[in-house]
Amino acid sequence: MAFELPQLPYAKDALAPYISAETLDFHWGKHHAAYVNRLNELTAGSSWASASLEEIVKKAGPGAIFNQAAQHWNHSFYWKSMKPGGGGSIPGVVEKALKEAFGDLNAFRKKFSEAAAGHFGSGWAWLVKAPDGSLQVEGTHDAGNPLVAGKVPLLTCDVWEHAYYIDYRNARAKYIEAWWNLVNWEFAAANLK
Ligand code: MN3
Repeated sequence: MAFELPQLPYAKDALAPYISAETLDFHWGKHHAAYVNRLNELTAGSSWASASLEEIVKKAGPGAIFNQAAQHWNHSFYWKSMKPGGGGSIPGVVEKALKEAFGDLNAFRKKFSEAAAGHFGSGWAWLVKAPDGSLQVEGTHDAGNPLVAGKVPLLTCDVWEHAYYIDYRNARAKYIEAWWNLVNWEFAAANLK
C-alpha cells in the first residue's frame, strides 16, 4: 500500500494570521506531498513498501529512504501540533510535567524558542518524553526524528525555511513567536500518556 499525504486537520486558511493559506499551499501541498511521492518511488517493490511509516523511521538508518519517511512522519506530526485557536491553557498533566522538567512554563517556552530560533540550518525543534519519563527540548537536523533515539515526541515546530519564508521571510524568531499561538496542547497531552 502506498504512503499517502494526510489531509490537513483544518482548513488551509485556518491558521491565519500566524501561518497563511499560501504557506500551507506550498508547505503541505508541495513540500510534504513531494516527500510522500519520493518515499513511494524509493520503497516501491522493496520490503519497506509494506512497513509502517514509524517502522521505517526507526529502522531504515541514514539515507534517502529514512530522509523521505522521516520528513513524511515529521510533517504529519507538525500539522497536528498546531490548531486554529491553539496556544491556550495547558492540560494539567502536561503543565505538571513541564514544571517538573523546566521549573516553570516561561523557562520551558524560552528553552524551546531558543532551540527553534538558534537551530543552525534546516531541522526541527521538539518537546519529547525521554526514556526515563522526563520531558526534554531538543533540535534535530534535516529529517532527524527523536523516535530513532527511543524518545516520544509530544510537539514539534518545523524550522526549515520553507515553513516560514513566505510569511516571515528570514525572520525565523517572528515565526516561532507566532507559532506559540497555534500550539495544540491537547495533542501534546494525548502523546504524553
Ligand atoms: Mn517542512
